[in-house]
Amino acid sequence: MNRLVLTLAALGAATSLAACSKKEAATKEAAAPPAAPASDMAAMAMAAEAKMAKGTGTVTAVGADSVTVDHAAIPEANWPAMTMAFKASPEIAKSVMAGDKVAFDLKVQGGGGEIIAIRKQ
Ligand SMILES: [Cu+2]
Repeated sequence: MNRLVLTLAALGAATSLAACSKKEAATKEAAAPPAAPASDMAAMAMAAEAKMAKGTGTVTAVGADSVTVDHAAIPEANWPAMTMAFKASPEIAKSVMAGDKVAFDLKVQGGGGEIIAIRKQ
């Protein structure tokens, strides 16, 4: 009999704990930014925090400090495949030309990106 009471008490405690952490989780979810749609450039503007990503594609144009790439989808940045200009150091920009197939490392921030390393494939 005592055992049953203890079990019920334990169940009760577990239930209130569960309810408590559930509430906490819901609060955290509400504070998180909404998931960005993956389908357009607007989604790119929603990622304000810098993060690293990798991409592949074909260079379509090169500027003094930019490289435009027709790139495959970049899941880390939530970007679909598209052609876009990336910032790049003059050294990196000089190392490629239009038509090159490349793999690149990217620092993604605020809807844009900077190529920090690039390799011809
Ligand atoms: Cu893009």
